[in-house]
Amino acid sequence: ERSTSSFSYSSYHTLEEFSTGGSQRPAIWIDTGIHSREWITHATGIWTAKKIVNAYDKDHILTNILNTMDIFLEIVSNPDGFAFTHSMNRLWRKNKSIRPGLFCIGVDLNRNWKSGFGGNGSNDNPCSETYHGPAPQSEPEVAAIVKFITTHGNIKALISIHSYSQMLMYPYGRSLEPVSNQEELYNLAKDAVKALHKVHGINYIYGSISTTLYVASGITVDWAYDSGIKYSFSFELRDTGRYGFLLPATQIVPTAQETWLALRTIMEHTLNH
Ligand code: ING
Ligand code: ZN
Repeated sequence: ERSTSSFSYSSYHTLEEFSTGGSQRPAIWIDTGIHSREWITHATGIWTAKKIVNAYDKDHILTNILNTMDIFLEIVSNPDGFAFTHSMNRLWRKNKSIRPGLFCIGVDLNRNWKSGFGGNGSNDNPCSETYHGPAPQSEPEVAAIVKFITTHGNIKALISIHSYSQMLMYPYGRSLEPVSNQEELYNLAKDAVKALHKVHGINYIYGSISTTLYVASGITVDWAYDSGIKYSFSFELRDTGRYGFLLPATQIVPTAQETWLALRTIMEHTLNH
């Protein structure tokens, strides 16, 4: 824990909180590592934590954000899967839950949410990489986030970070139906991607999940949106497939630097609306 007169950073097991005071202030939620093999997302999360601590009182935009809002950052959102990618299988995606009578292990934590649970783009076969699990929020990793966000009650933006494909997307994933503020989210994604591009010239595409990538049900950002969090976004970080999940370490810092500008754009818009 690090505290100065006006800035505090607290770490509760795997949840980081950045705050300059108040209670239940409007807040931003960011998660990385929901899928354990997407290592660039954890690395970006760590870099971002350090950036927030160091840039407060120096970067005017971040300072304004933190003078009104809190930021919560969960970096290792799938800890058992993450450990497994280090010890046994670098490309493990799901969590590591075991259920009696089931031969296959793990639930896809980006299919286990209540919104559209069990719909298109999720799988009821426990051996599938997109297995949605036995019930909505059956997985402790998902249930913990749902409980935290619901109990907090004042989360204004949720950003769920994945890799890879270089995309910035918003709901819905479960259907082609446009969200009520789709135009606002489209324009915000466009601005965020433009800010990201300026850093190292990397191109991202943007749009709703279902129209940009594919239909996917029971996903984090659909649940967030349906729970009243009107600024819900999901990133797919670098690259577009040359290295994929095995992104070289030389790309960690550049990826984090450019992602920061996009994150800050979304947080600033949330502050001003
Ligand atoms: N792809 C995502 C997946 O869970 C995605 C695509 C991202 C869907 C965000 C919905 C929301 O299938 C990866 N790489 O995990
Ligand atoms: Zn993912």
